[in-house]
Amino acid sequence: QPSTTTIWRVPSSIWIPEDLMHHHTHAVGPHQCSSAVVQSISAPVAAVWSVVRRFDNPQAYKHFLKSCHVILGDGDVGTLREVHVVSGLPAGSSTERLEILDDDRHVMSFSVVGGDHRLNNYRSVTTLHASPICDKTTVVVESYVVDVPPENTKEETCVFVDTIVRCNLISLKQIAESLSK
Ligand code: A9S
Repeated sequence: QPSTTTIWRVPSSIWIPEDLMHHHTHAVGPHQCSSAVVQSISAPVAAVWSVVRRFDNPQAYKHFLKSCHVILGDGDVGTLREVHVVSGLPAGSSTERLEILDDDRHVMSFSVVGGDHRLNNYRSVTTLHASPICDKTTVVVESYVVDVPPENTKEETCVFVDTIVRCNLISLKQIAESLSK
């Protein structure tokens, strides 16, 4: 529905190389919401990337996940994983497809294709950037788009997802910083 689609961009105050900007520019439908979380990490890009690129092991830094099984593929685009969620969240499991894994540009993206939760059509893109200001510092940008569940508002949905993504990136920071010590 092109007439109701809005395009969302990361605020331009965030430094992102021009050629990676399109990864954070999402078409957002009328019943979807979109946002982004930025996290600075005191570790080189290679150390952060070694954690982010492991599509088979998201629970290394996503503490809301208790297990992950690859159900199809060998780590290339199209690989499917099934994750199981810790108790206390309005979810049991999620089936996710690897959409982008670019080892040169440090871009990773996955989409949610099934499962037992309320985040239908979730898709996120994570990019890593060497900080232009600080040596050995990585800036992580993670943006997403998702359907707003019928019983929720856009704001509620974004608050929920932002909270999860922020927790994940804080834990990514702790792991990458301890790896690079
Ligand atoms: O895994 C991510 O990178 C991001 C999110 C928002 C994951 C969300 C989630 O896995 C739960 C944590 C289980 C919460 C899904 C798909 C649905 C939820 O309700």
